[in-house]
Amino acid sequence: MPFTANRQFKAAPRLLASASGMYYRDVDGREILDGTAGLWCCNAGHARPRIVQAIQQQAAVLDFAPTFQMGSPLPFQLAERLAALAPPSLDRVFLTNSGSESVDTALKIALAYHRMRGEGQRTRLIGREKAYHGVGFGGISVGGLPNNRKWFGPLLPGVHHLRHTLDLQRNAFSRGLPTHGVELAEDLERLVALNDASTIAAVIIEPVAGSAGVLLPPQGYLQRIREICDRHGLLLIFDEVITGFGRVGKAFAAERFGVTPDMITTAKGLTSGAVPMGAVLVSNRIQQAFMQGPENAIDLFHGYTYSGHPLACAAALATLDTYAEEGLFEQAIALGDYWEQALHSLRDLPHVVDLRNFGLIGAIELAPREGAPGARGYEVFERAFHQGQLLVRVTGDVLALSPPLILDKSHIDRIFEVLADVLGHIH
Ligand code: PXG
Ligand code: PLP
Repeated sequence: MPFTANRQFKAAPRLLASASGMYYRDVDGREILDGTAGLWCCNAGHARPRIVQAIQQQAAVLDFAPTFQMGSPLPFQLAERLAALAPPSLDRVFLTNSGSESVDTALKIALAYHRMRGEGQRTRLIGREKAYHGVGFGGISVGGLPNNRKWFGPLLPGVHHLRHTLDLQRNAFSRGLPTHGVELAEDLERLVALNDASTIAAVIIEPVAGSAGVLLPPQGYLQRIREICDRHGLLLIFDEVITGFGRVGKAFAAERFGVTPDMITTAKGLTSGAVPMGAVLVSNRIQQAFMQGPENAIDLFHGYTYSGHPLACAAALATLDTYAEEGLFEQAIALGDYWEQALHSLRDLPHVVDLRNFGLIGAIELAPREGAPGARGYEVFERAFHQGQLLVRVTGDVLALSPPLILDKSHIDRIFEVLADVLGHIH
């Protein structure tokens, strides 16, 4: 099983059998409130009829169409829709099947872009400590989670990491974006000074990091990173695999923060998790650099058998319709204050050392048990599931929340009642 303690799991399995709206049902028939939108992906909730029907119908019309030197209409329709949602300069789209593939694709486009322009010496990639960019070799190289890296050898050469922005000393219990830490963006100037800008291709950053336990950008940090990239000709990639599609109150975090990257990687909410799919949104300027050769030359030597799979496209188009019809991208702002209040009501409970929130994202950081890091977080996760009928995510001693965007205040109340109750009963 992915990222699972398999033996521990088999001793006490948690098996989900079905899902609808805000709820899962487990194999024992118990209703489980989904506090995590699956794994940050089911932003429109579960088994939404429009999405289900679109997938069913598409399967009978065109199951698969070859993607290399062949096309079909749906990927083009979807690309148009995504370009309309993205910041205006990002109007080119490359379809993938996951966030990890999107990250690999974006890193490869960055390297090839510079080479196309005669700057092939720009090969270095810059990631950040504690970043999660999926599990491909590119993604774990620019990623910053030691456990995801240390088992797998030397990884990509020429990768450097910015310092992460988590700072409990100065920023614990901030509401929304933390006030301290904009100066951490200057770390990028340090890496530029050390390596020279002419050797650096791109910087990849999660506007809000999810997997490492929800790390928020200090106020002004992303703007500063953008300025430094511009000054030195570095491409800026926003990895929006979890922040995309309404999680922070706009289609993309780029829009919410008013910072436009050169590429955006997405997946997850693109189909509300219903069929695997990812996409890279690319600036027109980057794409144009690939269009300079003879017309019969292949522009980008990259692609997946299942890029733009018809079922995934049908699911994505129906998902985007659902988001638009139900105003789901506005939910994280409409419910943001209520969500923030509810989360911060946990402040005085035992073991709570930080609470972090932005959009419809929340994190509860617990003090680790002496000599047993992660044990307390895992116990809360287990008790929430078994006793509270609530699904949350746990990474170490951080509990992360990212509910489907269709939730209402009663669901928010329930999530934090369960968590307050569990936190009051563990040691
Ligand atoms: N980039 C980011 C920023 C992600 O959050 C990926 C890339 C990789 O996507 P795929 O589709 O290849 O998994 C992700 C995925 C969690 C959790 O609970 C987060 C992810 C995946 C699974 C669990 O924190 N993020
Ligand atoms: N391995 C082999 C032997 C293949 O032929 C292919 C695709 O043709 C792949 C891997 C890549 O598979 P995918 O395009 O699904 O990523």
